[in-house]
Amino acid sequence: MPETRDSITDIWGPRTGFEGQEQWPARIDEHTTEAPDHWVQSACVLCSNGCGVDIGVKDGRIVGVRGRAVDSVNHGRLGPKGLHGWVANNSPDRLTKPLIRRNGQLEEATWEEAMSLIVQKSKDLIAKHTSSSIGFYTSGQLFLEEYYALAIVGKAGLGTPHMDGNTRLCTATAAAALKASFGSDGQPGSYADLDSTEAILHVGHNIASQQTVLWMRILDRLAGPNPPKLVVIDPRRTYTAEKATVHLAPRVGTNIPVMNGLLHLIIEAGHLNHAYIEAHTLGFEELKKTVAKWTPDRVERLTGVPADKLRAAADILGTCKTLVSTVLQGVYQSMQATASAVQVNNLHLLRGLLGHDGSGIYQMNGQPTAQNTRECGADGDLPGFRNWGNETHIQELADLWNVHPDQIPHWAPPTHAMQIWRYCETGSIKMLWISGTNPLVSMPDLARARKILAKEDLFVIVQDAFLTETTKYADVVLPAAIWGEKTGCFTNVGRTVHISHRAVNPPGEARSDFDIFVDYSRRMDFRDQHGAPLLTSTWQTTEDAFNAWRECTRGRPCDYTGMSYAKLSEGSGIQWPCNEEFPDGKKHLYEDGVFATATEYCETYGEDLETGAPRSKEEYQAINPNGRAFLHGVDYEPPHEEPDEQYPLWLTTGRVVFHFHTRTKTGRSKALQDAAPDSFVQLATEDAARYGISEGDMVEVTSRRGRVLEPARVGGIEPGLVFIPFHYGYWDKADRPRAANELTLTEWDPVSKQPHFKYAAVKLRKVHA
Ligand SMILES: Nc1nc2c(c(=O)[nH]1)N[C@H]1C(S)=C(S)[C@@H](COP(=O)(O)OP(=O)(O)OC[C@H]3O[C@@H](n4cnc5c(=O)[nH]c(N)nc54)[C@H](O)[C@@H]3O)O[C@H]1N2
Ligand SMILES: Nc1nc2c(c(=O)[nH]1)N[C@H]1C(S)=C(S)[C@@H](COP(=O)(O)OP(=O)(O)OC[C@H]3O[C@@H](n4cnc5c(=O)[nH]c(N)nc54)[C@H](O)[C@@H]3O)O[C@H]1N2
Ligand code: SF4
Ligand SMILES: [Mo]
Repeated sequence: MPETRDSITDIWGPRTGFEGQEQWPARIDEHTTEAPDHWVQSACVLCSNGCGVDIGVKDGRIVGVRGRAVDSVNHGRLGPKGLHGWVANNSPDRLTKPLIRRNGQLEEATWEEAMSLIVQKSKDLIAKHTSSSIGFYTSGQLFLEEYYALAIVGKAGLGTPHMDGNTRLCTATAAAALKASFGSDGQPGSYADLDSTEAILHVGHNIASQQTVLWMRILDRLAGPNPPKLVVIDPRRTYTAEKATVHLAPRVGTNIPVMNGLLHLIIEAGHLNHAYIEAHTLGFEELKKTVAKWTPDRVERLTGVPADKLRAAADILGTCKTLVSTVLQGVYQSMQATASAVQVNNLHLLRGLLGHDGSGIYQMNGQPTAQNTRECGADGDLPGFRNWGNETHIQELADLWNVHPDQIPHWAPPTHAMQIWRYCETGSIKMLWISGTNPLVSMPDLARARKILAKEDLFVIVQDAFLTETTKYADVVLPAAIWGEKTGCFTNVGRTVHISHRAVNPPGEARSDFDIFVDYSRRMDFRDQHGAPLLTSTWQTTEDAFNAWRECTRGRPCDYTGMSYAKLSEGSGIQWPCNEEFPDGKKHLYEDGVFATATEYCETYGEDLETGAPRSKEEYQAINPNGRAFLHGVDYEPPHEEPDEQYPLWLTTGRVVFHFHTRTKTGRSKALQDAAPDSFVQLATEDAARYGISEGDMVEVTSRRGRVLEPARVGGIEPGLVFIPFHYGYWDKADRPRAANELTLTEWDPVSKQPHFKYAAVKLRKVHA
């Protein structure tokens, strides 16, 4: 079966209308270029949905994929990226040998040379400047075992506080919002809630493009009996918005007024679960007072959302008996990110809509393994959702790793990525180890990011499968084995853990990130307090690492103790917590209304949502939430940059359905690349007329940071707003500057520290050939 459908022209495939928990019919989507001689169990790594796939192998090469019908996530379905992205594994331009920069040029080297150089550099820096001169910038795309290894190397081995992921750019706000409301990371619901829910809310999330398979589930509900009502909040008329019962298109950066306006109407109409609020929450009066100022007329004046539309949306959200909400980058990368995301949690808490079939909140993830970056502490968190402010949690980690607690940096919150880049800029970080991310396309304000990586006194290591915009600035490039070429586990946004088995060998001398980090630990001779090698005495395989990780999660919200490689290899992915009490995982968290907020259990003592100032343990204890969730009321603050006479238009940036990020994989699929060959600037018909721009004209877009040249795409967007996808760097097409991030700002949310990619002020000019 070469291809079960042409997913380029038919993105979501045929409809199978349905209603009812787990009643979604299976459909096996497949794309193979040759008949496989065998299939190997895996899951897709091209978004956070985590669809179960089998990898087809012939003569030691990947020849295709098919969806796994038994998997609870996708019931066999796959989207265009899942069906086509795998061809990148076979690309002839994969990195196969380490590279070292000599006399300005990257030259092939042996692993021995490359690793010795890194170890020598590390030792020199530690001797002269302490391990705080070393920083790690990792990914949301490695495997659980790799992050856990990295976390131990960084925290127990080196003892540097400077480790974070590109997850900071991605879903740091998801974690921050879940922690702020419920005390810990972890999505309360299950995808199966969509099967019976009465209403769905998408805030700043173009799910139709970005989680195509989850959208298929929603499309099938819309095509079945008792379809759910759909509320979409997005300034653009996206694929998702086209299907909405009510589409609110606010001005960018105004999520707080819109959400406050909705909550105000719901409270005013009395659509509240008073018993639930009373028993299970804190902060209702303050929230009520804050949102009361946001009358529909005031919301309309500030956001452009017509008052009657706001009322229509509030009516749906206030009266539905079950509700599933999803939140993503239109919130996380916009003004007041954490504060806005938390308002969606507030909505569910006010109405008691969580912890039961049909209701759930997805503070969505984007990257396939972002959940694990957070769980394992390879970002600015500690492993097992432990609280850096809680000495008992630090002691638990010290016991697990057999090191002194003082070895583990915890005197302040771990350094977030934006600050790591800042320290590189100011010079206190002198070695930056980048793995599984391509910042010279994905970071905001690229001119600044390039200048930082180009610094003479910054030693840059890049661990990737391809040459990228970023490897151009590397001192050492390490060739990485990727998905399909290594075994490991990862967890989707719905707490569902999958195992991905190695199907083929990596090309040339490429090695897994796991092997590289463990090798570094061995060469650095990191030891525990009894003098035994830190990782290497016990960790031979990734399965050893997984088993160590299970112990790290014991008693924590993300409890993996009931899982094993064998169990994960049986059929569907499994949701955590999975332990003796819940051997097959658990569909809902917080069924009893008891949240993860007890002082000794919670992942954080919280922050002020306006300033980000952390709360002390004593302050937290004084509030004594003891299992109750927090309702937070926050008022509006205007974005850091707004259009003015010089830069009269709003810019927003995001994605298209056919590409994943900086296209290192999807750009190597002919089908996907042909479907979306180039960047563009989308502008409203009115604006196009005003500037004399027609479809396809080359347009110069300038902000205070930089300029790009983009062909125009006219229509489908509000006047005053332009959109550029961020996928396109210069690697494969250097004829013009076109990366959206040449234009974006270096500003971030005070709580989650996630940068603001979703708004900037720009001007346009038609360029004559
Ligand atoms: N095809 C594809 N799918 C992907 C990815 C990919 O690169 N390509 N990447 C994956 C990853 S890592 C991520 S993080 C997700 C991202 O998934 P999404 O968050 O759905 O993607 P974006 O296009 O970045 O942004 C979503 C929407 O936010 C809207 N928006 C902009 N500003 C605002 C605002 O102020 N308020 C509101 N309410 N909305 C606003 C934009 O118009 C846009 O439609 O997708 C994942 N899936
Ligand atoms: N303007 C703007 N900028 C954005 C966004 C936006 O919406 N607008 N979105 C932000 C978001 S949400 C995200 S997630 C980021 C994404 O930005 P990046 O993370 O920079 O994008 P990717 O292209 O996914 O980069 C992943 C890199 O890892 C490599 N890789 C893949 N698998 C492996 C592996 O197993 N091991 C190793 N070592 N390498 C591997 C790939 O070849 C690729 O080079 O961009 C952010 N930047
Ligand atoms: S929805 Fe996401 S995980 Fe599923 S096939 Fe598409 S890219 Fe892969
Ligand atoms: Mo992301």
